[in-house]
Amino acid sequence: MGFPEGFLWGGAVSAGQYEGGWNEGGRGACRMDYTTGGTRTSPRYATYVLADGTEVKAGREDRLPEGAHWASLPDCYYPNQVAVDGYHRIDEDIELMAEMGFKVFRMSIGWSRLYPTGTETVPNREGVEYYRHVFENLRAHGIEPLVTLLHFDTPLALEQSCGGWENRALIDHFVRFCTTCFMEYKGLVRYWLTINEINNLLSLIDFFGGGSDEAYQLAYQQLHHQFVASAKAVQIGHAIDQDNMIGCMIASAATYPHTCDPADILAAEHKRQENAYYCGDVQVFGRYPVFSKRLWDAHNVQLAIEDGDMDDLAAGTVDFYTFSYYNSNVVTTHEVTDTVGGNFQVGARNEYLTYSDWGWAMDPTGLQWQLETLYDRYQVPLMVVENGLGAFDEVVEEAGEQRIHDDYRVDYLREHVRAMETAIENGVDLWGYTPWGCIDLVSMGTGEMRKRYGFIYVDMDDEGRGTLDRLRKDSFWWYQRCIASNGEDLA
Ligand code: P53
Repeated sequence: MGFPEGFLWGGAVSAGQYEGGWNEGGRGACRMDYTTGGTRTSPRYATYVLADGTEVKAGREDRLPEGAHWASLPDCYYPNQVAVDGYHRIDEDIELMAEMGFKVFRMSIGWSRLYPTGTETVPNREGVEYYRHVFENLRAHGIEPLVTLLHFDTPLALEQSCGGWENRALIDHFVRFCTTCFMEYKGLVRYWLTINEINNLLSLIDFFGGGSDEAYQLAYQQLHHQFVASAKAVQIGHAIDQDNMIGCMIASAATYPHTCDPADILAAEHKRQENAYYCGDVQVFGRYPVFSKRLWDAHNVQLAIEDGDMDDLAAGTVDFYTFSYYNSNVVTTHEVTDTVGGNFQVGARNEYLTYSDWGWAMDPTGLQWQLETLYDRYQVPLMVVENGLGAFDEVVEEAGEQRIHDDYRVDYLREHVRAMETAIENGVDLWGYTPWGCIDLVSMGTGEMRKRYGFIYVDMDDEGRGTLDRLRKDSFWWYQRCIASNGEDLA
């Protein structure tokens, strides 16, 4: 029993949060590059300059006004521009991952490294060759690449020229980029994910957009285009190489009812339909679920669907289902005074759980519940492609050595590994586990460096000071033992 032979142990990063090198190698900009750092309680801003020279700190999702241009403001810090310098240090990092025993490395290809403005007809060779080198080096170390094609980094020029994913033109631009990846890396990459946490488009609007009907209309339309783009990419990926395994990627916070009031049970189920099943059903089953009508009607959404879209969805279903799992949330129809906020969700506190320094409920049983319910629904192989504890780490000097005693992180991971093992014993077909930010990187939510997930520490702070040197945390040795024993030695 336990983890199957060949289980894919590894770790995950994304280009925009790991690479830096934002204006090197012919790369075009992404919105993230012009987004400031924040904290748990203060937001990140996207910054631009108006035609008359006025500097503006806008919301992360705001549109650029006519005549304005995106810009780094002198009094702001932009953590993603340098990130943890993975662009230059990838070989050193692959050595460390190989030392831990990684079987798989989840990374993303920066779209704007290959298509700087998104509209070019031929890719930027320097970008293409950069990733070829990365994949060859991973293979040389016996590490299988698991490649996300879009991880929150649509080229900024494309957002400006087309307006963003609400424009159908994005479908063709994305598919051209994906086709290049499938052709160029045929034989080097076998496992692909189309769009990272595709459901975030929907789940984040309550948080950022105030949940207006217009915000939902926009998000549902953008999602429809992303579904079609993803489904077309799946079809092309299969045609180019029948060995390609192409998956979806869905953010999966578990949602529980706060009480046994039937109204709470229903509210929690409806939330789960909206947050997880809406996207999962389209990508795995190739059709919109029955409850879509309820979701659309609630916000007067009129979806523009063109001829052929439904056929594309049906023909481009994914081979496996992957998800991120960090925490669970509680849903209730009752007034609650004891609330918690974390991972862009606000809700009642769960008295049975403890919370991270960023307010995320730590819930390994919720991972087992996810694995069992998702597998039961979809019956395709699963991978947990993000999981982990964002925490403050302290570097201490001991006998002339620098140490990071991150036992809190080991405790978190150990319980989640056990939850996966139980789910496997209960029949779930789980292929792999790639904890998030295996090397410290820039937090997506807050833009912080101090919110660290890694087995490998990176010497970098929130003002851009640090050597960028890599250090092995205690969790590094723990994970090495975990992998070597195929998940048995978790002490
Ligand atoms: P951080 C929220 C907002 C954006 C992305 O989050 C998110 C989430 C959490 O669900 O999801 C993923 O960095 C994402 C990663 C991200 C990770 O969660 O705010 O795929 O890019 O870094 C962790 O702590």
